[in-house]
Amino acid sequence: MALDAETRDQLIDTVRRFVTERLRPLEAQVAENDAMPDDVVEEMKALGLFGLSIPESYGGLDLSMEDECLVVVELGRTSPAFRSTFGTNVGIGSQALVMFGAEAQKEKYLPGIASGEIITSFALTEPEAGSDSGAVQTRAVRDGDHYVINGAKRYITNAAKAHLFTVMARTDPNKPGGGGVSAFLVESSTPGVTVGKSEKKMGQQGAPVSEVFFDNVRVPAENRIGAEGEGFKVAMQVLDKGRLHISALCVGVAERLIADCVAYMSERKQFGQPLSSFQLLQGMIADCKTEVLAAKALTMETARKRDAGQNVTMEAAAAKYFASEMVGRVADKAVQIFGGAGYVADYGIERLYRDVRIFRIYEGTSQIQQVIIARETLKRGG
Ligand code: COS
Repeated sequence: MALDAETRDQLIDTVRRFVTERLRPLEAQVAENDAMPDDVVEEMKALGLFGLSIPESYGGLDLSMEDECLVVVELGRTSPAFRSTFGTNVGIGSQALVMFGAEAQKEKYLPGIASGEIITSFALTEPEAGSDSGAVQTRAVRDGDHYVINGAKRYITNAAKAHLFTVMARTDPNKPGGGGVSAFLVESSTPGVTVGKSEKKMGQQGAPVSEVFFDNVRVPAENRIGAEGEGFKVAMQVLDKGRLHISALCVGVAERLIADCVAYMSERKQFGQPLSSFQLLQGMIADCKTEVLAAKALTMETARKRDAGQNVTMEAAAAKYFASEMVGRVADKAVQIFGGAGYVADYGIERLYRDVRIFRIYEGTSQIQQVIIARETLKRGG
């Protein structure tokens, strides 16, 4: 649902103030401790951030994709680990249920997901199924009115905190690729579910990522999302939306980096002049600004198309591809503009430089986005 302009502006203003006044001062602490303070999580719940994309009838804010992107751009102006805290509930952890869940499943879980009482995680990736996500080996074998799930998932965001997983598992071993995969809701408290240690990562400390193991996990058949064999398509459609959300996040981080550069260039002097007076640095700022405007335009245009009911698989891949590569280039230039200060920890630029690296990898690498864009362009004949 699209908010009216006044309500949307109020929401964006509230999020902007939360980011500026509450989250930004905590960036270094969260990175240092690799943990999200409980009181911040509670404030995020109170603001409704866990339910941005959940339908209103289940307690969420039910934002249109366009409004969600605008909110996420604001949230990008701080360490992306903050967004990740509720990002799975808004995106990949909830959307299979929102888009393809049965009414009883939605009634059972969506209110808790919207409020943040239930943390969700999306369990697709496996040791042998990364970019080739149709190669899922985790098995789900029907046993009466249950399925028994066995397998291992890898690099699962928020698994350590999750109460509910959307798990992609192979129900038909005779069908190669995505055709034999089904989607399941699995509560983390189910016997046989274990979560591995949190990985040590390059960036985004405070956003936990872990392995998840399923050892003879008995799941009621009614927890399957959609029909048997439809799980891969469910996952792909979840990712179509997730990729747009990540594009907006890249735009937000890039805007933050540009603002930091502009502030630093006005204050720092060399050769008796502020850095902002040097044309070679102005050129870098001009390139960053041009790229972020282009990424934002592509992201918002795609969001509006999705809101209008169009298939945006290709456009979402293009937005994710361009925006994630763009923020990598902007972060690199920011380090260059800050010079030595960009390389030491105190200024936070090197931290953001590390944080943004994952955007070119998760929810589909740049190379996978290229595959999707090229396939569709060739199919459409241009
Ligand atoms: N929406 C709906 N259906 C889709 C779809 C989408 N976005 N993408 C694919 N499908 C359908 C296809 O139409 C096809 O259906 P039919 O069998 O009925 O023809 C089926 O799914 C298989 O699609 P395809 O042949 O394209 O599958 P591939 O194995 O070639 O894989 C890629 C496609 C590579 C694009 C996919 O595996 C992918 O996105 N990989 C990256 C995964 C990823 O992002 N991982 C990150 C982990 S989550 S953080």
